[in-house]
Amino acid sequence: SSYTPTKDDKFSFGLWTVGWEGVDVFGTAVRPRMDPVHAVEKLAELGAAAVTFHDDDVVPDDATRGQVLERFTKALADTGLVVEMMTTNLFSHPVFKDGGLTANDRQVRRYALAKVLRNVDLAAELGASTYVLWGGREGAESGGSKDVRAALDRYKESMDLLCAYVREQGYNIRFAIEPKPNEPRGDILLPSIGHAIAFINDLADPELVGINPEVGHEQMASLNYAHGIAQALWHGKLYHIDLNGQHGPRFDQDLRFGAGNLREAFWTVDVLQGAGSYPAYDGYIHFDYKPPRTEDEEGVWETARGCMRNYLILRDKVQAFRADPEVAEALADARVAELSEPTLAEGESLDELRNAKYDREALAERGLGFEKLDQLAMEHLLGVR
Ligand code: ASC
Ligand code: MN
Ligand code: MN
Ligand code: MN
Repeated sequence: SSYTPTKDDKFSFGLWTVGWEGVDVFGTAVRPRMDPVHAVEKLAELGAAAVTFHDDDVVPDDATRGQVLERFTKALADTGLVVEMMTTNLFSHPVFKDGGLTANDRQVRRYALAKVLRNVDLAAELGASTYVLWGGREGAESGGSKDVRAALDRYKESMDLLCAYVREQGYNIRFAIEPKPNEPRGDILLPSIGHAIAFINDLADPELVGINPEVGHEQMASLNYAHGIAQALWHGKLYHIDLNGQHGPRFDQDLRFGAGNLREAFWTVDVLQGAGSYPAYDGYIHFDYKPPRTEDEEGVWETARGCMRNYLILRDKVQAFRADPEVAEALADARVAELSEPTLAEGESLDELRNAKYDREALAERGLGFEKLDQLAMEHLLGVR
């Protein structure tokens, strides 16, 4: 296989990823601003199917809004790329230093909500079906400064208003909240997949809201991303994904997909492919990463290519793992499918369950063979099977 992506692979990139100029906490830009039209053309050439962006990535300036959008939509039409997701920048401008939708200052909250509404209209116009909210500045550095319960009231107020607006307008848009534990705030609200899902279930219109989990954001909190998205799928809440790479709990590295924790990347692709027996995730395979500051523009395209190639390579490896007869045998020995059998048989009473005979010692003696199964996965991943 050549591992050359096509539009059928449904790869999607944030324009802010390849367009990242490299401004970080310690240094200035290392690359010039990238024209979004150029990014669209290059991504199309590399085999991507879609792009995503924050309002400010494409239309930073009201004065040129009309012209800029005209040129941008022409590039989309020329390349056949679609906009599958859009989002709002509620983090860069100093006005958002204490958050957007949950800032203490009510005027800031009102401005933030207005900024989201305006871009939701553009999302509908451009045909994006997912609208992401990453609340990077929604949080605090200190305990007394944020009334967390009031902040969640305000977060809910905004989400409820946004959902009602989308229903009213008849837009074909669902929202996806993106959790992150910290950075840029000391502690961010809705820090993990689980926190976000619990919050969503208390909204007025939970069906319109799901999550957009990012690999590195879960791994920064030492959580298992593959398990996290499996639970999100179980809740019917995996509305979008941000794939990238991360080396364990440290600052948000945003490496290209496949870099960092490679084994978890393997299991992530396995979950997205259906883990053998579930329907595959059918949304866009979206990358949210940052090409390291060491790279010039050619290096940037190398990282974009790498994200897609690594996904395709891992998809191959996962398929070979799932098709391997020795793996099937190891899965059976590990009783993996047995977990899908209900614990109480149909029609059986709890009394029958209580009165059944259990040979505790014999059950305790059974090995599960998980290591053999994992070694097979490892050998597929390492390319020796
Ligand atoms: C997003 C998103 C992030 C952040 C980050 C900004 O919309 O998904 O993780 O913004 O990429 O640098
Ligand atoms: Mn990140
Ligand atoms: Mn992200
Ligand atoms: Mn990010």
